[in-house]
Amino acid sequence: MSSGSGDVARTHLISQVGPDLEGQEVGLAGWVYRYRDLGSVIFIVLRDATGIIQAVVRSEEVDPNSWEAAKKADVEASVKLAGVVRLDPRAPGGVEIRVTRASLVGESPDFPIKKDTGVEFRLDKRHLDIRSRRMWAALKIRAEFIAGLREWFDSNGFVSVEAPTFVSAAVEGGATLFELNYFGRKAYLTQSSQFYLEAAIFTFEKVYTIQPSFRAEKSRTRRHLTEFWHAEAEMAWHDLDAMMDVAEALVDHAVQRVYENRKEELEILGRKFEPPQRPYPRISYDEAIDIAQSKGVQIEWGDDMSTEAERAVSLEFDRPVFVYRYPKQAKAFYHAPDPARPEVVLCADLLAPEGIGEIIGGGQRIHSYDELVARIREEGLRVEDYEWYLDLRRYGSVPHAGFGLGVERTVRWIAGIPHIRDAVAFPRTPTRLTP
Ligand code: NSS
Repeated sequence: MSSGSGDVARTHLISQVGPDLEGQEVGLAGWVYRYRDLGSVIFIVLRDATGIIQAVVRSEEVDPNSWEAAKKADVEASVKLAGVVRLDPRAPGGVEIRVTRASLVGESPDFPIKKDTGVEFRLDKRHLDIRSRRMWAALKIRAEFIAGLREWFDSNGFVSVEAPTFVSAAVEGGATLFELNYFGRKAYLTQSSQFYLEAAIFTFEKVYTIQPSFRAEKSRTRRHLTEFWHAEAEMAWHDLDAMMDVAEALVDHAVQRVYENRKEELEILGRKFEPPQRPYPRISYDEAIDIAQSKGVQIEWGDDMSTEAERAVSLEFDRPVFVYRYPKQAKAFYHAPDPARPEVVLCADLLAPEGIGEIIGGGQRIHSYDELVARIREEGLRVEDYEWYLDLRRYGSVPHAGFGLGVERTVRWIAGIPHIRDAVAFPRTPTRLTP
């Protein structure tokens, strides 16, 4: 299918082509981002992994094969272009390419996504839409953020441990469990790797994983996916305050890394983002309820924080805020009760600013065998489903704490992405299973 001047060699990436190369010939390879055919001159905006550049093809300046290739190129066709670098203050990047040779590698007749294509159709064609500048920027910010998380864990004494996806019991309650048939037995998709990380602290003390978790959330919201990437940490000998210190240092590091290395991508998304100052404030659930009620949110002491309540609280702060010590009934069975106030548990959620709400949930775990069995029973769960988890309290139990951070929710905040589905390449929601 290739046509045109077959001998165009790639000499540069687009990001390497700047004013310093004025007058030099460069060879580029990529995809046609924009295409305008004015008859005897064709304007191509070429895209590669590193950026975009304008290229001008004039019929009198190229051989007939190159001209034919340029004529046949269309939006999202793959092409190779050789040309001379010219200064052009109006072009993106301040330079353009006067094409001397062109070849068409893969044609692209009638690329289905146009400028005015609607959201749902773009999602149907997400395998093509990730080529857009918007998704390119969002996904590079996501990759940088994940690299920042990993970098912090790896340089702070945490060992990475991976947990299974098929599991036999709930971590976060039955309402959001995906059930499946596992060779005739009931199994579930994991909601959280927490229990496996708890097992691993007894050999490594500080552990983390970044892997998918699954929630059968029927609610269609801007902050729920059915499959999300979960960065989870678990630490032996840590209490609630120490856990918040870890979570704060982790988020700060990864956010700083995105800010330093992804300025262009944030700009493409129109996001003016400054990493929040530390320390992040820490308020009690009681204080959070007072704030939410004072903003007119319908909520009673004892309720879990609703989306509206989290929004009201997070809008009160210019940086992430920890909300700690929720009522026992609002949280999963494994949370340790506050010895001074047994109706609340030693947990903390981190709410991101700008109304984003919860991005981290975690806390101190019950480490006494008897207390844990009592809580499992109290919740109406079957003790036998948690036998192996209870072993961790039988053999050398220690106080410990941990948390889980939702990668997409956090990227949504950093990058200013309106809907969580655009913080992941191939989102899974109740209505979306392809691509
Ligand atoms: O349910 S969490 O609040 N907590 C846990 O799963 C603990 N077992 C984690 C732990 O301590 N190791 O979920 C943690 C975070 C939450 O703050 C969100 O940021 C994210 O996981 N999360 C989600 N993101 C996207 N979509 C959905 N449905 C979702 N559910 C939780």
